[in-house]
Amino acid sequence: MRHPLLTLAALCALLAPPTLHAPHALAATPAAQATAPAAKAARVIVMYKSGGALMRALSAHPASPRYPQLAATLSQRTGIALTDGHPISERSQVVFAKGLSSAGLAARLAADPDVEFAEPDQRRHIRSIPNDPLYPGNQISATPTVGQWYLRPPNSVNVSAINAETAWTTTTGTSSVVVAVLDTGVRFDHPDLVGKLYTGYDFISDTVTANDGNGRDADASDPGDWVTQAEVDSDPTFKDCDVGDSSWHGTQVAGLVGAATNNGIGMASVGRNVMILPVRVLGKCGGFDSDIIAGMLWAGGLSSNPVANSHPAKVLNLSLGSAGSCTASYTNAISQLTAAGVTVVISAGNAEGLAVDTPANCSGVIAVAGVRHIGTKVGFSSLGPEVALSAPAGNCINLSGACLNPLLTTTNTGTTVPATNTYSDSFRLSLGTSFSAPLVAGTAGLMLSVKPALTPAQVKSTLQSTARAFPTSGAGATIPVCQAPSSTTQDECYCTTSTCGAGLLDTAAAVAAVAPPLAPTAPLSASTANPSVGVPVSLEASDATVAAGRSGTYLWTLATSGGATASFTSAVNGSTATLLPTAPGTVTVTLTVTDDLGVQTAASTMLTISNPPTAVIVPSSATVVAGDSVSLDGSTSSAVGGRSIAQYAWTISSGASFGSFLGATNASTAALQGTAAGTVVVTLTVTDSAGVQSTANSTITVTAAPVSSGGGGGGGGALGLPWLIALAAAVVAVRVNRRRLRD
Ligand SMILES: [Ca+2]
Ligand SMILES: [Ca+2]
Ligand SMILES: [Ca+2]
Repeated sequence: MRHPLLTLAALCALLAPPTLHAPHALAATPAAQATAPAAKAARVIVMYKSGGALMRALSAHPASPRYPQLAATLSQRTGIALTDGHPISERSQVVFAKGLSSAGLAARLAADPDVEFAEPDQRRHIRSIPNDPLYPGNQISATPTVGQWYLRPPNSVNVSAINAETAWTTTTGTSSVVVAVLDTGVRFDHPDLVGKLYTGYDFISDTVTANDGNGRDADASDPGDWVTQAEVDSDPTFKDCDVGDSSWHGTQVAGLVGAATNNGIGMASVGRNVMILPVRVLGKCGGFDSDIIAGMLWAGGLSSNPVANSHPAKVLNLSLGSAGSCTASYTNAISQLTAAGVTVVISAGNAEGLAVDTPANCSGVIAVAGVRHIGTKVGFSSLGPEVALSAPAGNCINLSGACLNPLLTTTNTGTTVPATNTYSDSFRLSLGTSFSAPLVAGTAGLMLSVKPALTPAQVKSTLQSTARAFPTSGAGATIPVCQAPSSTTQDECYCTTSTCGAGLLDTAAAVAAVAPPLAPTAPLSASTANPSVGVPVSLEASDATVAAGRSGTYLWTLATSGGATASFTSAVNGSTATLLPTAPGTVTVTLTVTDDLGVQTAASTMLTISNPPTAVIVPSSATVVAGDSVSLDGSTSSAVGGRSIAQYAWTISSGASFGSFLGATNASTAALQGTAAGTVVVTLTVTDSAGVQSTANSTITVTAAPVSSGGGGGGGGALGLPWLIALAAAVVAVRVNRRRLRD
């Protein structure tokens, strides 16, 4: 069997067309994978079947390229305008299309029987971890070498890590959520706290304790809280106090809650974008309940004494306390705060396994105990039934030299007055339940960022229900199980739910548990925004999503204006639909995606329908003598709707042996030369600027060139007898030949 020489594309086009693809079920995809709607370029990887017609045709073709570039062929098989992207292997390549999504294009190409698979060519990214240099592990020029191990996903080594990193894919916190840090004040000039601190207030009444030269004042900055032996010896206020350097405790707590994150400097914080309200209640040798409670009520927006609080907090963090029973004053203040929707987070205390401190033992608060990196109770942490849950508190492992697992945070180098702002590390340590509580407070800030209506009870119950189980092994056989608090201290022990709370803080799980139900997305695209009457429009929404675990349905509807008429020629409840425009005007197509909880999202696109262009051929003559030419004028072809004719293509539909074109076949005019007597049908295909085509035909009769009679002058006149005889003989010869061939 022989064929005229065809282009490879045309050859492949002769092969079986693909079957229509069925609409596919709405896929449940995580929000993070939802793709942008409509009007983007589709980009798809196609793998062709090794024994399929496409590969066979490609390899059989003499000019077969080693790597496939089959966009033209696929365009003809699918009716979608495709362009070739780079080849990937001998059977795969990238193809591009405009006006539909990558998922939609992949679905259509995958339906081709000669395609093994087709899938969106997706962009990949490095993991979204903050760029703060102290965050990652394997620190070379800083300590601890494990960086901020406690914020990362847990693993077999860092069992108690809180997985803030995963929570940040849902939320990085919002600045409308304020976490108050009731503490020693803060260093406002720490570069990793700049922009994260409201002004706050200083509630310390006693001037000697305050160490700032006065009583209560509007400056919550921390002047230092060092205590000297001389002060203990001489000043009755400090009679039972510990001698020590300034702690910068409030700065450390504030950094864990909400240090500026992803700012390229220093550390990352749990709460990232939440704001911090510093409320100074602790000075030299601590502070009094009266100032702490006044500060709590003010921080939560329940008091305007001495000034109104313009940034009331949704969460209070108190990394403070001492032994005793919850007092009436705390009970009263905490019940007011929780009733007003303020969540109160308090450190359990560092009483080495003795009972939980006050005010952490007050009802209605979230008391936080401390665990080692491997998830056991860290020696210094208090414990007991009042504990809500546990979080990393920092631990060293090494008895000398570098501390291996402290909690790195913002601090200052000053031993008395402030000096240089810096970070705690393996030698300047942050260890204690003081630093467990802010991890919970920051997590509460993230939870309230995604669901502001959460009550304090809901915050607490969610933190508890999403906490991970305590490990029961891994610390060695000599480590005992934690016992109810008594008068005997308890060092490291395996936590139980009656001693260390519900489990290990899991920030990611807590945030996920309160994240609002995601609305579906309904990205839709149309094969063209400017369709023509009678030309079907492909509508596509394969990238539509519903929240994880949901299912959804599609509904396509339309509204017309300006005289337009159109109707769907497909089902209207699939991920794709086909619209047939029947009169010019405007059509608005709407896709509504409804999930199984009834949450809906609708999206629309507007189509402007025009009539198709008109192709016209005006021949200079309907007949031409063989050897002569006739000119064909297509320049009166026209387009409507503001379009123009963008392309002309002249072809011969039949009678190719009787005539051929002289010169170009892609201009508005063409010339046909007759070659032998017969009838030639010429076709003009015009394409308008929106890509819509029309054709016109013109029939040209070619008459035989005259021959000279006798031996006389050449040309013209009737055919002479000898010529007719010769012609008849030739015809007979051809017939004979044919007959012979058939025999
Ligand atoms: Ca003061
Ligand atoms: Ca002050
Ligand atoms: Ca930072």
